[in-house]
Amino acid sequence: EKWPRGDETVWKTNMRGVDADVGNITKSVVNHVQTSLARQAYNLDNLGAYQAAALSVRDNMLVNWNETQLHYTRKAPKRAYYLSLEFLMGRTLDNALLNLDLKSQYKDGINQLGFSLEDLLEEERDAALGNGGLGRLAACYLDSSASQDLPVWGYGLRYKYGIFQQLISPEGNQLEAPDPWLDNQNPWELPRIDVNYEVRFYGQSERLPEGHGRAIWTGGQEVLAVAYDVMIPGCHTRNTNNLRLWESKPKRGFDLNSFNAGNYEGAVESSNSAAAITSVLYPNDHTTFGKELRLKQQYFWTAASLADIIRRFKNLGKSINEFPDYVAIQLNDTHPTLAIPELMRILLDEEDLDWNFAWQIVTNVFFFTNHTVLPEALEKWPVPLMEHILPRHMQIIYDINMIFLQAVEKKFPGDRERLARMSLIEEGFPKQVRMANLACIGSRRINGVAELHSQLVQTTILKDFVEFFGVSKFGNVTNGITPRRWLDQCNPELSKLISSTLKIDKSVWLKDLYKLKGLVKFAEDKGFRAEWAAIKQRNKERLAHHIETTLGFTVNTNAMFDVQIKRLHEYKRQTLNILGVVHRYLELKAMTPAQRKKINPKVVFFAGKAAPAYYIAKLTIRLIVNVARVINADPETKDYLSLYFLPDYSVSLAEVLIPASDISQHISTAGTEASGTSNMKFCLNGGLLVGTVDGANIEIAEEVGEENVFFFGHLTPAVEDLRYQHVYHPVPVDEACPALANVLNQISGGLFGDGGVYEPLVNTIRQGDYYLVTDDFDSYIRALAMVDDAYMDRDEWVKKSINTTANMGKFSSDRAIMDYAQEYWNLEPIPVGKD
Ligand code: KOT
Repeated sequence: EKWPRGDETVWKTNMRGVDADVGNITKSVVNHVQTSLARQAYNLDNLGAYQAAALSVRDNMLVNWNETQLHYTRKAPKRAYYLSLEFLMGRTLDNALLNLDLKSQYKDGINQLGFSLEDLLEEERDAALGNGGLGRLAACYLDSSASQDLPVWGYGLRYKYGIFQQLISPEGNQLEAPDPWLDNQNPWELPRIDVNYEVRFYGQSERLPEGHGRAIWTGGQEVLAVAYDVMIPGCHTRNTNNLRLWESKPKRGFDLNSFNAGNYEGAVESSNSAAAITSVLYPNDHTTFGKELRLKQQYFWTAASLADIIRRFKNLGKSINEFPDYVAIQLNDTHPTLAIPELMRILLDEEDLDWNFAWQIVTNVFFFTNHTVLPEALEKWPVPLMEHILPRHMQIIYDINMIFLQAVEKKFPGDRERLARMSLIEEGFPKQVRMANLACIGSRRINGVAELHSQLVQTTILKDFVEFFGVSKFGNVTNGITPRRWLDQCNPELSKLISSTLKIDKSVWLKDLYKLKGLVKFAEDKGFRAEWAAIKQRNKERLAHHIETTLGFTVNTNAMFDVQIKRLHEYKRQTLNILGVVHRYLELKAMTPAQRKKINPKVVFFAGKAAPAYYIAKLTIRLIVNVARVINADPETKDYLSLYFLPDYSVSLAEVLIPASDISQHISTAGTEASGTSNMKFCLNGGLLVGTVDGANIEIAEEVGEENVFFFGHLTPAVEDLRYQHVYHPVPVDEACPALANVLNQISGGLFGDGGVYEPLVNTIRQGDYYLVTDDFDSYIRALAMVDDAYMDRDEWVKKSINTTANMGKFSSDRAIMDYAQEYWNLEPIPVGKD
């Protein structure tokens, strides 16, 4: 057949390019108001204007997106796929305008129509399909892949409800409300009802006699996976990648059998159970609950994604043994590990390959990133549940395990404990499948997310596997962040100052972040320091204004801004921070007014969500809120110390908070925070860190100089022994740390309302103290005192701030994604329009 159909010149003359001209932009926005929204100039509000502007930008993105996909298809390069259950994207409009280099034109166009672009940006809801660092990392990696012209797609789930909205009750309790983020329409996605796959659950699997590992899986429930595509524009490039999110639907509108039997409710119920799969993001960070629906989400998503990847590969007309030359699949933590037995199932049962050949392909396609060594986060699925939902996969896992353990036995004869540790099956009632072990043996390479963490992976949870496979299978890719969103977008004034000072266009330094090094020499320039400090000040005022308008509090912008924003978790030690605040408050109370006058005022900000079932984390929020209530109202001290818990932390709130911070806290117990990524965002924006020797804090200090980071606390090698001491030779807090004991007693004594309420929280420290708050408290207080001293010398502080930003080049997610492309996936950039 002849393509294009009809008259080719009619097609060609009507194909549009990206419109950069203000006249065309207003025309397209008005057109969307009239036709897409069916509204008029006379009743258009900000939301409507946002939607029309977004649709117009989307048209421009689509031109590039189409061209990119066609280009990739024609060039047929190796592609990589990033499988993540979470993509914490935040808002899109501003990011798209900046990446497309259309912001100033849209600003003018929107102005001509009587609106302000800044107002319209605020109308957009966050796409919050993630919990925290792991999901935001996936979003940064998509931005970098597109910006580096790499042929990478993301695959995830299109949850109807993102991470819950956090409300704080008057008593200080966290309440959760649903996040129906799709209610206002989502202009950034393209429904692809033509792209869909059937995914099976339950049923029976029968091994074939003489089948060489093959079987037939039938019956059960079939659910439809429908694709929604989200465009990912690169920065100053035409490359626009794709994030494909799956939605679950009943295969038919209703179950015909139940319907015919007169069981109307039953029929509708089964269609509900299909739709339920992608209804909600699980709001647990670092914990696994063994919920059936979560397992179904994981299989639904990996099965649909693999079917799609294989179909695209087959269109190349290559033989299946070339699959690893054309496909690399990155597993974002163990959540997509079922992709390993699923690919085995397809190769064995559908492609008729023999076991060894299939396993060879599988182990060359997958790559696995571990994000945490915390035991409660390591996924395990009960064998009975697996057998019920995925009978064929359970057989395959047993087969993989048998063959693997035979190889281990051969290498380490008679070492039964080793076999038990390395087995894919953990003995117990019930037996459980260890997903990290499966991900490890089924992948080409495994990496951690910062140097220390990667070492810990190799010496603790995967030690036996390093001994078996050799160390070269294991590596490190230190996390990164996209400087587009986390500097240019969130801190436009600083971005402008950097460009004008370096005399380099931002399109250059934003894609080669080491260029920031050029700022070092300007740290000695008084005028530059003044401009730098003035921008920080205006960012603090911007935050204060935001808080004033949303919460009604007046924040003291002459104070030092001290920020801790992250998920609430005992290992992240928000407790250490709030107890430190109480300690400072008690100190202030003990001073004379004259002594207080010498104190540098400080405002402490917290934000973060607690998992809905995490009692201690929720109690920590309650304590923070009630300490804030008391100290913000104390006339003696409130000019010197105040405290805010900002509800409903999100990507867009982070974009206002981070540029405003003077100092931020990254204070996990050593060895527990795999990397951290907000630490990088703060430093990129000229904020300094107070932190433990943990995760990426260590590498940040290596880059920016230890003199610019406030370290404290015990080191990783000491932690194990301290924990042992806590259990076997406990010392009461009053002896171990009197300053801390005093703080705890004030809380128990009711200084912040009914002391009894906080006993379960306070007792985690008094007894056991697994996260070593007692051991690190004095050192923490000293570090904060050093921060205060350093801040007194404002000129020196600003120098530190400049030198910090200047040395953050390493932490661009462009560097990280190039590491993956070169050292793991073997992928080349495929720039659109360059040949
Ligand atoms: C684990 C289980 C479920 C949901 C999330 C996790 C998780 C999140 N594990 N690690 N993370 C964080 O990942 C970030 C990105 O690599 C790290 O910076 C951070 O330190 C991890 O805690």
